[in-house]
Amino acid sequence: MTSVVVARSTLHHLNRCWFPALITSAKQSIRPCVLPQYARSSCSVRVRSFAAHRAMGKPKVVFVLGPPGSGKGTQCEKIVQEFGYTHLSAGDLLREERNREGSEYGALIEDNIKNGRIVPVEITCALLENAMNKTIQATGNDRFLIDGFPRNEDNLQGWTNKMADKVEQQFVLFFECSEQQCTERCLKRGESSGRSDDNAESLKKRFNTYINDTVAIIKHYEELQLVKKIDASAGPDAVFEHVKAIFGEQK
Ligand code: UP5
Ligand code: MG
Repeated sequence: MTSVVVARSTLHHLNRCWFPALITSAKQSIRPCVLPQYARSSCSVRVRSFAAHRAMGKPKVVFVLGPPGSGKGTQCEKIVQEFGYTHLSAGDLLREERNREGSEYGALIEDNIKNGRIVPVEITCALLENAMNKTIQATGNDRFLIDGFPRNEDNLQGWTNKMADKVEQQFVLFFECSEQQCTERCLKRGESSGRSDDNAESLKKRFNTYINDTVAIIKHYEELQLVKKIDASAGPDAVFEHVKAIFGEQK
């Protein structure tokens, strides 16, 4: 198996150049902002100008963490519907960048995803920041669920250096679920998902990375008393009842 390596200095240089290719990708990758249920009846789409947005303070961010297949994406979709956040999945952004014709990071991203390793933060962070900026400019929505990030020390450092001062960190939602249950979910999804990492071999590696790298990040946020832990072993609707209670407190 070939391993793709990109020198840190190269990435740093590219990042300073603002990843022009990634900007295009991020523009394409933003999920349409669904009008939340609470706003639908009145049809009052609160689109703010960028200047008005700035006057209201920093964008709000909730990190959504948990093992592969714990239901991060599933629950984020429900939160979008009910509470009007914009969902940015770091994994989805990376897969879209990988698939983008002409992407110079495609092979690097795929090599990492297939082997359950973490893509260098310069790439992921640029995708996330571009997607956030684009969303704010297009919709005025400044509340974000950042799903599946940060998942290792490199991610945490990169985010802290580049983004932490620009956002208001609300809390970290942590979905707890056993490896066996998560693996079963992902293998079932793998029957039709087409994801190159929904197979037994990749799942083992993804779990190793989760245990070796991501658990420490969750602990870090626990020490800061930012973690809201949810038992994700029940069905999606039952899990969402707990999620709802947490977001309800934020209103
Ligand atoms: N399902 C969901 N909830 C259920 C429930 N309560 N009961 C029963 N079934 C449930 O759900 C997974 C499956 O389970 C689905 O079929 C769903 O219907 C069912 P999903 O909501 O997709 O779970 P999620 O936690 O989002 O699982 P996912 O596979 O997306 O998690 P990962 O964290 O592994 O994947 P991600 O896309 O975030 O990352 C993939 C790879 O990208 C990483 O391994 C890494 O290589 C790379 N990556 C980075 O390098 N950096 C990043 O910052 C992010 C990703
Ligand atoms: Mg996901």
